Amino acid sequence: MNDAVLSAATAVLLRNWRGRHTVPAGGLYPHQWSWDSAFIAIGLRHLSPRRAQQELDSLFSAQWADGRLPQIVFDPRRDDYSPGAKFWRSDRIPGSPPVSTAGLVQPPNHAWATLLVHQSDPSESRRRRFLDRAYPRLVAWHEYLNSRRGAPGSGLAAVVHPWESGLDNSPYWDSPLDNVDGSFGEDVPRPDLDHADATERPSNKEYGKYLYLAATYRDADCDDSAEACPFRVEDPAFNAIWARSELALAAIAEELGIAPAYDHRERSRGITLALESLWDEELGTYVARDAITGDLQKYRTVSGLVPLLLPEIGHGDELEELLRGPHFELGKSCLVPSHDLLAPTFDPSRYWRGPSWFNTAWLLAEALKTRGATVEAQTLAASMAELASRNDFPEYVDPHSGEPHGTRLFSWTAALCLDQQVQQTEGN
Ligand code: 2M8
Repeated sequence: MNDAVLSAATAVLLRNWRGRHTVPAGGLYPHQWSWDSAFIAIGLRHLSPRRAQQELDSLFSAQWADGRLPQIVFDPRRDDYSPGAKFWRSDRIPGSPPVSTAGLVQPPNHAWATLLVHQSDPSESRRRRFLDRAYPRLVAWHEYLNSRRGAPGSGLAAVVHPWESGLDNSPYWDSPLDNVDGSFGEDVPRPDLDHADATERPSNKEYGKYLYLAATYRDADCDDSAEACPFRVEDPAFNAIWARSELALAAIAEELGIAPAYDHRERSRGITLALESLWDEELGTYVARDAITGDLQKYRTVSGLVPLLLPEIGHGDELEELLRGPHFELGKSCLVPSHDLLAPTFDPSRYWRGPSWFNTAWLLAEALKTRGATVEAQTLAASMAELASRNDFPEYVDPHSGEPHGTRLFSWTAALCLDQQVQQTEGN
């Protein structure tokens, strides 16, 4: 293990710890984010399994009555993020938890993280009844996705806002956003630009739509009806992560020795099969589908590669080929670009439209390992450590030069580098 990387990553996680949870980054993201916390727990488990449990418990305690795990749990001491607690006013919405949260969700990586945290110290986990507490919460969360986000007959869950995908300004959302008839107006608050360069963040036009969609959803009490959701898109990564987490839920139910609430492996298989409806033969990748118009969003993005995580995915070999080829250049580019290097829409520094991110590199390293491509997975893990420690754990990097972008001392960058380093030492 590289001790210098390990201690630098640990320092980032200690610095961003806020007593019961970790913030993604002190300035730009001062609250608790849903899928960040799951990624962070995956790293924290090597430093303190107890703290990793707390990270997830803190998010679970903000669960809504309908089962949703919120995108953001607000820290009441901070009012410098937009849209914040005053925008959402979640306490006025029936079924919201006692703490202030956003009404949207993020990708469901939590069951997978919960299992990994448990496995890092099973006796401490059993002693604190971590899985006993987590399992019903996770089942309710997945049931929310199944019942409230699934379009009849599709077998997939839809996101109702680009923020829910975690890949905020991916080109997948361009056309569905164009079809949204409304905007927040000219006066769009952008406190994010105090912490990152405007050329590295979503545009003002996108933010206008983001806030309009969030306000429309909020004003309908975060109901998932058609009127409240003029944006509804099925994303490959979101659904692949859900299917992967269903496999983790199956393992958790087995560990607890209880009859599962429903057949988790069957659900995972169903989502995996449904993902085939997102396969685009011409591009050789999975793509997103606008669930309102039915149109496939014909772009190669890192999201379309994430189904590689699923053991029974139909086009795994083609995805590996795409990952290694000129569009993503695995092993030659830095990590895995968020968007096709050859597309006219590719931008090496703008957020999710080109830069490489450490969480998607981690997902693909895990996928490659499962598929037996161990050397490529190790190379990816080694570049994560190198690019992160060279540049103060950046949020994302230029896929050609490795130049850092976004904020620094970013928690999931640190947590996931740390995880890969420890796994390599343990021979996993
Ligand atoms: C980014 O998204 C937030 C909104 O959720 C933002 O731009 O303010 C995304 O990269 C998302 O994936 C991430 O969870 C969040 C916090 O790191 O930041």
